[in-house]
Amino acid sequence: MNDDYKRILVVQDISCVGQCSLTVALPILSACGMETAILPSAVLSTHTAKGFEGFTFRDLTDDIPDICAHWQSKNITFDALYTGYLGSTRQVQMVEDMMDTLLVPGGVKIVDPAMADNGRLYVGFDDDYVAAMRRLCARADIILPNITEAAFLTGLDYREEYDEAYIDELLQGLRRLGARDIVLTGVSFSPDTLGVMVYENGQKQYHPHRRIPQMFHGTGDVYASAFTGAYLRGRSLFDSACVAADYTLAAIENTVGAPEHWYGVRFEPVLPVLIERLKKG
Ligand code: PXL
Repeated sequence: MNDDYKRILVVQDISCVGQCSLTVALPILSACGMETAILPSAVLSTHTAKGFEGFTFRDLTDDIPDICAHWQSKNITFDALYTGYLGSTRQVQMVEDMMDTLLVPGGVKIVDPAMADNGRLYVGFDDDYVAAMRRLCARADIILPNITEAAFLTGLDYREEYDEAYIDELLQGLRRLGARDIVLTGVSFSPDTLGVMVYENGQKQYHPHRRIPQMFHGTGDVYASAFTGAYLRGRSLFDSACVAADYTLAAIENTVGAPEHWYGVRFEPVLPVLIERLKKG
């Protein structure tokens, strides 16, 4: 018997093409050895980023209460809940209910407030969604915002250039929201490095790595999924943040030089990097 075997519920959209959200979370969490249940928040033909204009979008908010009620009638519970891109503001409130009804006692609540990047909200999101996401983050054990999302959540200005004092302000603002632990992604203090800042029990720790000077879609989802897999395998918060950063970098390195692959990262061929890393103590 493998005691690491956990059942996790992932709530995110299905972007049929585009290597983000559930098409990323499911394979990565499976590779990490988790039983992975899904609750699709919406079905889109592609993700919503520039280049995929005209995408279809079916909001599944109205299906969610019946799905959850069925699970409850069968006493189905989960060791962890991991949420990403959600389909509507109403749905964010439904996820709050799931935290109360579908988790085992002590179940882990991981929220990636996937809603913005590069200083802007993704197409389709507004201030109401941000306000709902603030409430969800308040209930989470761990949140994984990027700097843009942290700025929206805290109400602080988004800055492209900053120092450690700005990062501290973001972390303090996020702590005031109520989230227990914070993994802030995309933090850079020098032109050649990028990294993650991990805040736990009043302490912060930084993991820098090489910066590849190109922007890739879906890396937040690759990162949050690998982080969640490592964390549920029993790694510490900081170690999980490092494992996920190194795996995401490997996926990016595997995509550089493939301009036809502009919409996502080729994370699948490097899954063995993650699997091997998790085998090591
Ligand atoms: O990777 C985040 C994400 C998830 N889902 C959809 C998106 C995006 C980012 O643009 O559009 C539908």
